[in-house]
Amino acid sequence: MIACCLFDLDGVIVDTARYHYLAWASLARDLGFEFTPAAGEATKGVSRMASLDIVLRAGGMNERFSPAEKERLAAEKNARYLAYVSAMTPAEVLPGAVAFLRDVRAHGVLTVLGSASKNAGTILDRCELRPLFDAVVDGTGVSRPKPDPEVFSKGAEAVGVRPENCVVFEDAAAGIEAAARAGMRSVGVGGSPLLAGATMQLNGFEGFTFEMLCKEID
Ligand code: G16
Ligand code: MG
Repeated sequence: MIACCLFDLDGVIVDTARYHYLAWASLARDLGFEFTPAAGEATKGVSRMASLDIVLRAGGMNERFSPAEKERLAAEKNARYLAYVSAMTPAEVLPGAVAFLRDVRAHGVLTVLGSASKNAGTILDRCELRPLFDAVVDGTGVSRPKPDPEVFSKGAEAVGVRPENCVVFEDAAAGIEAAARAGMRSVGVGGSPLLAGATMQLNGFEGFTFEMLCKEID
């Protein structure tokens, strides 16, 4: 039985993974190195400070900065990211995502957002997505980042559903691991080979229905 669907935000509902990458890549360029899209994969679903460590390691300069300097670099990246995000419109919601959320809710199934991002609220407002979620758990409400299960466990608790009745939609390997550690089934979205651990995989939401989900994994 599926009573709750939990959705990651970046890379599942909206394509902000692209903006995260562009902001990190421009910061790296200022520091004197190229941060490639392939290296950027490892920052998906990972918290801001952990992502900064991944970026600095890619440039061989993780040891060079004090904690205070790292805070400043992370703030600089966030300012660049917010410049993209604050211009977002509902047209940037990924194809089929709104129709799928509505379909899930029409079946009486609860919908929860489970994102590592501290900017999730801004994105939900810009894209007019808030009414489609029964609860929102984001980077402002969790202390342990994915692959820790905290974000999804808190999300299920918020709507009073047991983990075995939850399904998580994720585009990042860290998120699929977090779902498994929370005792939940998962759908890997986006077709990356890194999502092989998911219960099932999906390229995108276009044409996908709640009935198809149930047939596949329930
Ligand atoms: C997202 C992104 C990550 C990002 C993290 C923190 O997680 O996938 O790349 O590092 O949020 O974002 P912020 O810097 O905005 O707090 P999710 O869980 O929505 O995929
Ligand atoms: Mg994601």
